[in-house]
Order: sequence, then structure tokens, then C-alpha cells
Amino acid sequence: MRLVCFFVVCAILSLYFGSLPRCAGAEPPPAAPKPFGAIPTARQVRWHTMEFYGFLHFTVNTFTGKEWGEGSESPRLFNPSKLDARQWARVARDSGMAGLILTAKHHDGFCLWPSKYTRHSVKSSPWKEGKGDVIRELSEACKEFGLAKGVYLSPWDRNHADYGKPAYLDYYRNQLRELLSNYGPMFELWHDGANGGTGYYGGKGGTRSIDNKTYYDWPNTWALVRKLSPETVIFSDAGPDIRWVGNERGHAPETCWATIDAEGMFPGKADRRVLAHGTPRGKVWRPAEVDVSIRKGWFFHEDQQPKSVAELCDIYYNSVGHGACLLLNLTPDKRGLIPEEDVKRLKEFRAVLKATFAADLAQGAKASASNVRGGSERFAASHVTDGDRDTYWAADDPVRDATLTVELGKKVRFNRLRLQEYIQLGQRISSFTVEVHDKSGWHATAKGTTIGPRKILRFPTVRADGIRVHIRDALACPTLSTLEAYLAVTEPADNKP
Ligand code: FUL
Repeated sequence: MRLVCFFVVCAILSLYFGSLPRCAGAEPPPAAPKPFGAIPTARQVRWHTMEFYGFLHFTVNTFTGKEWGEGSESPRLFNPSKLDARQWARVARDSGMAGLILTAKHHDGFCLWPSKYTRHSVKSSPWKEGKGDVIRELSEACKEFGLAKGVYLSPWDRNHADYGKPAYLDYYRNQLRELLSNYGPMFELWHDGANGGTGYYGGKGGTRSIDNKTYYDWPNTWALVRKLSPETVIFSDAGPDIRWVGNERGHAPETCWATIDAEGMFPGKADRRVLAHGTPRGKVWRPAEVDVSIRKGWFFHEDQQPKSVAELCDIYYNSVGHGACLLLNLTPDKRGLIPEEDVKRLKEFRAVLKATFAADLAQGAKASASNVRGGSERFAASHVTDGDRDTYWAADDPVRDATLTVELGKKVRFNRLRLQEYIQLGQRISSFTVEVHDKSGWHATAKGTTIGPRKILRFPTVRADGIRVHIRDALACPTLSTLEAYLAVTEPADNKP
């Protein structure tokens, strides 16, 4: 009987103490959520934080007015009178860009560096009496202005006699060796997927169409890139690190997964719809890059004008704001300088973004959530407003629906909200709504599907003392690393000429 009483008392005590909140330090904190599905590599995580960088299309086309050179252009055409890579870098830095990617070789085959493997380069041009090297000048300028740099090396080469034959692959790889070994770090390598067939091909002319899937032997080319430069992210229609967004209009869709099922895709062949949206639960982490030109063409043409600030802002919100990175193309002119009108436009564009994102109005605000993983401080809602994008709120494993509430403490005017998942653990959220609070209650303000690396929401200015993000569905228990609120004061006027 005594034993029975002992067990009953023990059971009551354990029930009582078991229901008490956990004391700090009494139990080990719960483990972080298990990574969900495909997750980014360290090199991709770094790339995600770059957000916005520049493209430079510059070669013999700049002097002929073409978009695709034939490969028969004389290198003597390349003669910029004032080429100044420091101007490119200064403009890029002042525009808020994190780096620059230059067309080291476009489809016409002309090389902007004195490659050992061809005469079809700057060394046969009058520019600097054949002693110049644009890649070297860009490298030095990027270093001076604190920018990362990358190169575009067109796989299609309309000049080379061996294009279409196995020998061309050695040439292409030798050029990669030069570019990735002699100029310091390259943050990105860009392979476009174009092949229009016809070309000069060492004077033989004709059409050389290749099988995109097999001809370039990409797995071995990329293995070489990894060996030479493991930090470099490789872009193409289908990765392997970054995918094309599927259009050149500067637009990633609102639903944009960083994951994708990429089987059957390779440079030059990919379903544009899938590239745009990605695939929920996709097998690989291969986020989208949005490439678009500030003018209509990729190369400079006298009769074209830069896009308006309003258009550039739309491009920014539809790319960076949809979780992609923005690669905005600039067109150095025949002098080798970014045209003055474009510099002015970029300055105005930068001023708008700088003013908008100057102060996070939610930083330090009190945050709470309907569920906190294990009730632990480590995953508390306060991490979304702590100003540190590397800390995060997380929910318990079974949770798919949760609300996160931020109390601003006073009435604040804002019209932008920036959200970010803790992508190191995978992309999870698939549906959410945003409400704001004022004296008359909570009001539906915005909604979205994916968040992933970033979502920036634009809505009419509200004056509110609370923000509530309701995560309505997720592929696994949600995480969120930031919730930032901003006020865009300068609504850009449409200053298109
Ligand atoms: C495409 C090319 O054909 C265009 O000329 C341009 O370089 C663009 C960025 O990529 O594939």
C-alpha cells in the first residue's frame, strides 16, 4: 500500500512539474530544424547577399552597331578613344552594385584580353598599340572600388575555325584557364546558351550547329572551373550554381523558388516557365539571376536611351524583391565610357533606393509568434527584428501555419516590407499574408507566395503600430530571419525621354 501511495504521489508531482514552463538552463535547447530539401552551398549563400550587380557588353559590336557579330570583324575595329575601366567601376559602385561582369568574349569570338591561343583579340587592335588588356584594367578598377568581378565567355564562337569540332573545346578550356588563373578572384562565370549556326569560322563560313547537350562536355568544363576557382559561381540557363530566369525583361515571377528539378536542362536548353518559377521541393538549389539591359540592346547603339527610373525601380522590385539577383547591363560606347545619360539615370535610381532603404523602421521592435520552436530563446520571434540576418525565428516541426506579430510601439508610416527565410535550412514558405494594425483594428495589406532568399512587398503607405505576418502554408516548419519595414518617400517620376 505504501508503495502504491509513493507511485501515486510521484505521478502527481511529475504531472505538476512537467506542466511548468521550462526553466532556462534546465534542459538543452531544442535542435535547429533539419535542413529541408535542397539547400544552398556556401558559395551560393555569399552570392545571394550580392543582390545587385552590373553587366558590361562591350566588344567589336560596339563599333559596328550589331548585337551579334559575325566573327569576321577585323580586330582593327576595336579602338576605344577613352576606355576607362575606373569610370565603369565608379559608376557601378555609386549605383549600389556589388560587382561587374564583362563580356570577355561574345559570340563573334573577339577577346578583350591578349589570349595566348588566338590573334583575334585586343593584341591585334590599334587600342594601346595592341598592348592593352581590358580584363586586367577591369580587375584593377574593381579592386580599387571594392567590387567583385566576373566574366562572360561565350561558348558559341563564330570566329574560330574549329568551332563544332572537339578541338574547340580545348581552346575554350584554355581560355577559361587564362581568365580564372591570371586576374585574381572571379565571383561569377557566365555562359550564355546562344547558337545561331552561321559564322565566319576561320574563313570557311557555313553553318555549325552543335548538340547543346553533349558538345561542350559541361561536366568536365565545370570540374575544371571548380578546380581553378572554387569560389566562382557558374551561371547558365541551367546552372550549375545559378539559373537564368527565362526572360530578358528584368522580371522574376512572384512565385520564385530557388530550388528546381533541372534534369534535361543544360546551357541552351531549358523550359522558360520552369526557369522562371523554379520547382517547390526541387532537387537542387539553383536560384534565379535576372539579366536585363539598361537600354534596349545589350550593346551600345546611338539611337537608344536608358530606361526610366520608374522602370528601373520596377525591375529592382521584380528581381531583387522576388528573391533573385539583378544583373543590370550597361553599354560602354565607342569611347569606352558608360554614356553620360545612363550615368545620370543610374544616379537618380540609386538615390531612390538609398532613401527608401536608409532606415529599417521595424528594427528593435518587440516581436512574438504563435509558435516558437521548443519555446526556446534561440528561435524566438525577436530574431526577425534584431537587425541580424543570420539569426532566425523557427517553429516546431509539425507547424505549417503560424503568425508573427511585431509591435512598433508607436504609429509608423511605411510602404515596403522586406522578409527573408533562413535559407541555409532550405526554402519552406509557400503562402503568406500581411496585416497592419491601427486604432480601428487589423487590416489586410499584402500577400505573397514564396519568400526564400528575399521578398520585398510594395503597398500604399500605411500608418500603423503593428505588423502581422501570417504564414498560411509551408513545405516544412517555417523559419524567418528578417522582417524589415521601410518608407519609400520619393515615388519615382516616369522620366523616360
Ligand atoms: C544572350 C546573348 O545572345 C546576347 O547577345 C546577350 O549577351 C545576352 C546577355 O545573352 O544569350
